[in-house]
Amino acid sequence: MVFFCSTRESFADRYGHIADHVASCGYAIIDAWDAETSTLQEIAEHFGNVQTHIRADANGLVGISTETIVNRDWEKFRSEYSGITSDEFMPHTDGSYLHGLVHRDGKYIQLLPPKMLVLQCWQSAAAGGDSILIDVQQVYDDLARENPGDLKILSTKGCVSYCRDDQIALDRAVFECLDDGAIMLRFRYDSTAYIADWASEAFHNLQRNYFSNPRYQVRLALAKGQIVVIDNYRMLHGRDSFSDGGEGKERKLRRVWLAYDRLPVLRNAADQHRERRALKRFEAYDIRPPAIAARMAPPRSIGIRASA
Ligand SMILES: O=C(O)CCC(=O)C(=O)O
Ligand SMILES: [Fe+2]
Repeated sequence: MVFFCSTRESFADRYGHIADHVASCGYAIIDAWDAETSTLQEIAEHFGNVQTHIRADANGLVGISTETIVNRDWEKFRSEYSGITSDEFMPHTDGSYLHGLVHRDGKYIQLLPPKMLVLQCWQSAAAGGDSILIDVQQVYDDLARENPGDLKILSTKGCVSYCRDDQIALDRAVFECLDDGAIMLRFRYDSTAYIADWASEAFHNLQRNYFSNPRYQVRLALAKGQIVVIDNYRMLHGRDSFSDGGEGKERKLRRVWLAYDRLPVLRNAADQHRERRALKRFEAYDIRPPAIAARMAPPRSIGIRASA
């Protein structure tokens, strides 16, 4: 199902349906009026607050391509960033490694992985590079029925930690319960994951028996100008390996992250703010102020639900 929006007005008219589709199916594809950067930004902003990224530009936009564009600190650690290779990127949660704290108006906001990611195709690959989506709501329901012991282990904090470059999320769970009853997914099956002994079998079984089963996977070949809006707390996304065309014909996507709307807020016990080096590394993942005046309501639900 693709939502064709040949003008920004038609997008505004259909926004409610698109947001409902994200809430019920976990994602939506929008065929937008053009493939400009500003179009991605405008569409993304309606769904939530932009959460920036170490590779993002000043607007929070991240380029996904094999080209070297800038020369910044993170580039010394390029091998940590799978997005910028042409290799297969196995289905994962974006920001699995994120568990931070940023200072805002005398308070501290706890940073979690983004609630959503919005991907825009600017140029498809010469061959390969299809997107893969997995609806983990289905996996969760099946796991609850078929393997409740594993589900319990994977929902226990401490079962997994993730580390990527300068970020580490220690003692997390694959399925973490949030305040509003939604369950947040955190999964990556590569060298960023560190599994507790008692969770090892459950973690590997989840990948082997569920996520790598084609039955749960949807493949999308995004065309230029198409934008896919993904619930990152419910869906895993990945991509096939690809080969680029000649010069100027490289596969190019752009991405925006959107922050969870109810991030936990902390206060300092002594009511003092100090700049601390440990918090410095989270600034690259902070939440940006809204750039559009009239924002629409975000999708009514995000994440996985446990069946009653
Ligand atoms: O290249 C893609 O299609 C997605 C890349 C990705 O998932 C990422 O960079 O996090
Ligand atoms: Fe990703």
